[in-house]
Amino acid sequence: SQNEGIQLVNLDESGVDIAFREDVLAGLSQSQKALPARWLYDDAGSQLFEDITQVEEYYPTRCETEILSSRGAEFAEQIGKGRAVVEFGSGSSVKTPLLLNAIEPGAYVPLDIAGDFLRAAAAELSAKFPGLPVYPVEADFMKRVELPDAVKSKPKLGFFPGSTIGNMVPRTSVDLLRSMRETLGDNAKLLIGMDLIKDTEVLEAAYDDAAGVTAQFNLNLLRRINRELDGTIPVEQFHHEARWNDTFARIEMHAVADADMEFSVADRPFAMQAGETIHTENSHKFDVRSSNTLLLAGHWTPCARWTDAQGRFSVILAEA
Ligand code: AVJ
Repeated sequence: SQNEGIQLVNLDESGVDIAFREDVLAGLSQSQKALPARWLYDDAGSQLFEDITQVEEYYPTRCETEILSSRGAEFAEQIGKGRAVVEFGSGSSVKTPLLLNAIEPGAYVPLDIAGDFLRAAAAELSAKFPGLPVYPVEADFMKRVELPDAVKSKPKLGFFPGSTIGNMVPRTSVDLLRSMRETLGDNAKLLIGMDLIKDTEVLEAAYDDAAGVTAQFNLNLLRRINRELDGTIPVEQFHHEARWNDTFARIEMHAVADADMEFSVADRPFAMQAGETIHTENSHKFDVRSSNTLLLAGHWTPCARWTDAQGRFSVILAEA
């Protein structure tokens, strides 16, 4: 199974990320080879994801941004003023200012595991909102997080855009939602992006764009393994595939072997047959009922819901 938890970086004597090596060796040893999606996001992978958000076929970023920029008045009415906005994950996106502009927040608390990104994003945000107290917190938000004393008495609004929740299998996303509920306390609200189930062709194109940016994003993980774990994976003998799994309502990214092959990673031998795959990412999609059920299982009650004009993406407000 995939290990989806976020962990602090822990390097061995030769500078190898221990968790990365363990995850890769374990994942490549399974009969269905699978790697946790979080390893897609090294520097090259993060840049490639930024590039994906610009390709025509990849609609989620555009649709969510449309919702956040057009529904400000409704957010203000439903959320109210003075909340401490707690953003789960990188606050470096363009989405945060759209929300903060709409609701007159009492504070902004970006939570992230990566301290450098976090401080840079916090500084950038502070410059845009001079009067707003900003308290960055470096933490693993998969667990309950102790918020700064200065925001303890304020009601909270959790913000989790991007349909990042869709990367997790339900048992993990339910755990995360419950941790968020614990972190944010009573009277809290949560504004969360969830991508919607739609035509398979539209979904598969969004994850297999004609320019091949998503393919590069996927295969970069194999290159990263070769780079960081002394691997000999013949990356040119793989192709990218985006598959809709209807049973689990998710797009799966796979790296498909085009030939029988043998390779090694960190001195361990592996073999694959032509057609065999390495499963590298899940992106779960939702409808009204499945998103409500997930939120309820995570101890949140849905109270409002918005979609873009094409009905492709949803932003949901829930209350504790
Ligand atoms: C960053 C997880 C929201 O699942 O749509 C984009 C990642 N993978 N194209 C998504 C991704 C391939 C993206 N998330």
